[in-house]
Amino acid sequence: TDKHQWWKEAVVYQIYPASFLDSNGDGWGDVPGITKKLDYLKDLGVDVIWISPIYKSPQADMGYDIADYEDIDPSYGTLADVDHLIAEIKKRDMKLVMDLVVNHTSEQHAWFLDSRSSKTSSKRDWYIWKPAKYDANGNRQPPNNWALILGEANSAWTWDETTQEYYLSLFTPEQPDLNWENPAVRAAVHDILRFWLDRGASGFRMDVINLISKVQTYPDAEVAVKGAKYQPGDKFYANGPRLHEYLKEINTKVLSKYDTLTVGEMPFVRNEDEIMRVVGAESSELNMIFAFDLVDIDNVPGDFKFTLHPWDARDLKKIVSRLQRLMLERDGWNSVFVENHDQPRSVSRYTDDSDEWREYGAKLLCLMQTTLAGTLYVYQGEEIGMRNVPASWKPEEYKDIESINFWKKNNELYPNDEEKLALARKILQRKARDNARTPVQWDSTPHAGFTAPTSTPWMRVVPDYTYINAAAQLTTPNPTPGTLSVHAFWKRGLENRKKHKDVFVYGDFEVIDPQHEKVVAWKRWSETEAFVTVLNFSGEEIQWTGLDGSGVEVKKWVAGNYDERELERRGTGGKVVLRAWEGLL
Ligand code: TEU
Repeated sequence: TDKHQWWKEAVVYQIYPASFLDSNGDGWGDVPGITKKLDYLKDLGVDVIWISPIYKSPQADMGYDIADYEDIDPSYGTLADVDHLIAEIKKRDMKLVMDLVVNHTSEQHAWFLDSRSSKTSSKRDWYIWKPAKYDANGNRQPPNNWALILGEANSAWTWDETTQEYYLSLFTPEQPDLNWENPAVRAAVHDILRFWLDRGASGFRMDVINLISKVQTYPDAEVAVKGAKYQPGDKFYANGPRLHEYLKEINTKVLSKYDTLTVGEMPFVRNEDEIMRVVGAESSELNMIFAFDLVDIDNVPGDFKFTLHPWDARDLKKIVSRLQRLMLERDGWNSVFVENHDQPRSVSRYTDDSDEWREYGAKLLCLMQTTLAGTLYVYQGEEIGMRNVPASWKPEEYKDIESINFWKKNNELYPNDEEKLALARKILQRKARDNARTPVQWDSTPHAGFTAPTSTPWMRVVPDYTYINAAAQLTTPNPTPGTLSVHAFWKRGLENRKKHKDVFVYGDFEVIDPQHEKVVAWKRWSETEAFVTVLNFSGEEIQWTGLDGSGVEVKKWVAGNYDERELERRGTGGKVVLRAWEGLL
């Protein structure tokens, strides 16, 4: 196969529609709001737009609980609005990728309403139903000990009074898992793909697609988290026995007939052979996956997500290098991202988001991502350096079901323990998905221009919008001589990446100075050009000698996140003095 593919070179921009732009003043983002910003996205350098779910949904998990795959939720608009959006996207020579959430549906989907209506329903077997177990005291227990992913204090099984059985609901009780063993379910999913491809979509981001095949004996998970009643069960549902068969079937029956971009969200998987079976050039499963290694860097390994784990530049280099080398050496394909709607803001997580350093951090992460191999994903607001919600916000302000469940669990476990609750609150502020879900900060007018001044946004706007917003960065692309706004820096970074795609998209990769605790550096090269990226992941000045003995000789520095007028005067050999959070290309 030709190594050059449009979906490899594409810059994908993820839209979280509820928080993107509200066009009708109800405080909730919508499809016409997206259409309004297409020129902004085109100008930034975006090729493909991925929209998180806009389908009909009771919004128990912000649309990742779908009640009708072939209709739009009225809060987002209509199918006609989507048709118009697609037409406008095409006009600008861009593409649309839909979010495909088919590991589970909403409990309000007609299939599930039918399935739960009686044990003899023709759709009973479309979901995963099991009888209760009973403990020694005769108390009813779920079929196994798997924990709910978005509320780990609870079971992944939900009891149904009417038919007196449990159904599997890995994420929340409102998201029953589909039974992929049933060929009728798979055929129904294939129809959904065709429906959207025929309407003009160019591919899918496939939600937790590696969870669709479960070990059919549904065994108990080993105890990994001490003292927890329910345990992570991923060993038995992530990359299960029939996953590759199901993915190949999707390919043969549907995808092979269209020209698509496919990216599978694949939590839990670390095994290289498993990854290559999905994304290897000859595998015919998916173009690429979202691997979680980089965004899990601050989780205690094997534990639940709401934990804090120290890391340094060595861990980051190890993770990045492993995936870069794996794809290059074994002919697979990567995705490059550090943000999405499930993760805290990258500038807060990996750098220093104080007023003094935020812009340096945002540009550092831009230099990092725009110089890595793979398809690049930018999340809304990342291009202007949006940061986490302020620590002063009370947990009661958080809207995400996962945050709500976590806070509730802690209050139940430690009702009057101020220390424990303070820690829980701190973890929430660092890790909550809410951090990525606040309204996009368009300008400095009330509600950041996200919605009408007289309406109430569904989620509170971070008050720093008065000075962190897109309009300010667009009108002042050069805030001080020799520097660019975060937005302008991203725009130029994307341009540069495309201009030198043989290096940045397709070229070779090698880490420089892997053992340094604060500096992240690598070289990228094609047959004709080579670049070095050097990133100081610390707030300290560093006398870096990592280029010595690396075989790299720098001719000139071409970009940096400090005053670029100084680049010419920077030393290019021996010792490189790196200021706090400084990045150089
Ligand atoms: O996320 C799946 C997933 O496993 C994680 O990203 C998970 O949400 C996170 O670790 C919890 O903090 C996908 C969607 O991206 C997410 O928004 C949905 O809630 C989930 O699937 C269920 O559809």
